[in-house]
Amino acid sequence: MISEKKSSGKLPSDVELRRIHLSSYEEIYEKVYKRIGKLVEKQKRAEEKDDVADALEILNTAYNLIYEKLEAYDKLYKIINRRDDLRAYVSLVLGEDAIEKLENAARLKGKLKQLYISLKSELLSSGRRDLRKKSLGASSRLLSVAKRNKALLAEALEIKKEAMLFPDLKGKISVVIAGVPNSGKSTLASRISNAKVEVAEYPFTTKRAVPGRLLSEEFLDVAVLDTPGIFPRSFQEMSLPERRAVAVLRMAMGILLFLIDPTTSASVPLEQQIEMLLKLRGEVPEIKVAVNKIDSLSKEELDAVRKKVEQIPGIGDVYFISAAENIGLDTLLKDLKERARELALRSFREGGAKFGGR
Ligand SMILES: Nc1nc2c(ncn2[C@@H]2O[C@H](COP(=O)(O)OP(=O)(O)O)[C@@H](O)[C@H]2O)c(=O)[nH]1
Ligand SMILES: [Mg+2]
Repeated sequence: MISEKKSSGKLPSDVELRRIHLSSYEEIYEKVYKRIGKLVEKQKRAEEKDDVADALEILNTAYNLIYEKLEAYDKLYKIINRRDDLRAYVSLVLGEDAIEKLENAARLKGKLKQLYISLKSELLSSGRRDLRKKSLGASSRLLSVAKRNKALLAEALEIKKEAMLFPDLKGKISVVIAGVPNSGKSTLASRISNAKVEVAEYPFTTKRAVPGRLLSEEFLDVAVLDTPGIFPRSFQEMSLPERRAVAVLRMAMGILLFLIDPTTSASVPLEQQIEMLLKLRGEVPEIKVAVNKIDSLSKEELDAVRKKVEQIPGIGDVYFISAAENIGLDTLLKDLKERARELALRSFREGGAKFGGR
């Protein structure tokens, strides 16, 4: 049996990512400031004084604290970098240089270490005067490694947040629901899966790909992905949620279910939706098309839509459904399951090779 946790998309790397706490420069500063403050107080109260030992204690305390905080960035880099899919997702959504930035953030702990080594020998060879003051000065120079890279640290945090949005679909067959905003993707996902989706009358309620498990599929773990809506525009012009949808479309393996909104109030005219569909058809191994909201069409309107979509080449049978009114969903669900089983079987025969060969 699949656990509840797993079905909501929380898989190991997700857990790993969640465990990493990235401190901002301000947080690091605060921590160091407090800890050193306490330490100096303690040293002032001490009966026996050893200026050299005290100075070193201050420097070492600052160093260890900052190092530990910067090490978290290195851990994040390692987790993302060792997973091809995660790396690809992050650079697709946030841009090619995101991984490079993360790598730079990961290198900061090394820089800190170098600086520490030289500051320490400077301190030890600097004579006994004002040792405490000197070690406090050295500590703030250590802090400056984080301070100078404040923006980089903030960017790494954004990368972490984005990486946590990547649905872990390793080895899973997926049904990715795509379409323009408001076409009913979330409504459909809520009907055919256990995904916790958001439905609203305004576009872009769904900001990320939300995975759920295909309903009543006992022998196979099929992930149904509710994705943010995409408008017909170039990747460069897309908003962050749109990029997330496209990234998942490109990376998830299995079936792409393209949902058409045939109503006159659709966010994108039918003709343009068909153009989008044609473009997508070439990019994914398997596509299924469903025309949604047929409950709000008259018979004449439905016939006109039917004529238009049934002329589209290379998409197989088109489903006519109403996600809201539960029309045609049984047939769609049955076919999706059947196809998912076939894909699973094929992948099993090919020794677990990826579906669609991408
Ligand atoms: N009439 C009708 N409205 C629907 C249907 N499916 C979804 N809607 C409505 O369309 C709007 C957008 O739905 P939503 O699922 O959030 O679309 P998404 O943006 O593609 O995820 C909501 O007001 C839904 O209630 C349907 O089959 N028929
Ligand atoms: Mg939605």
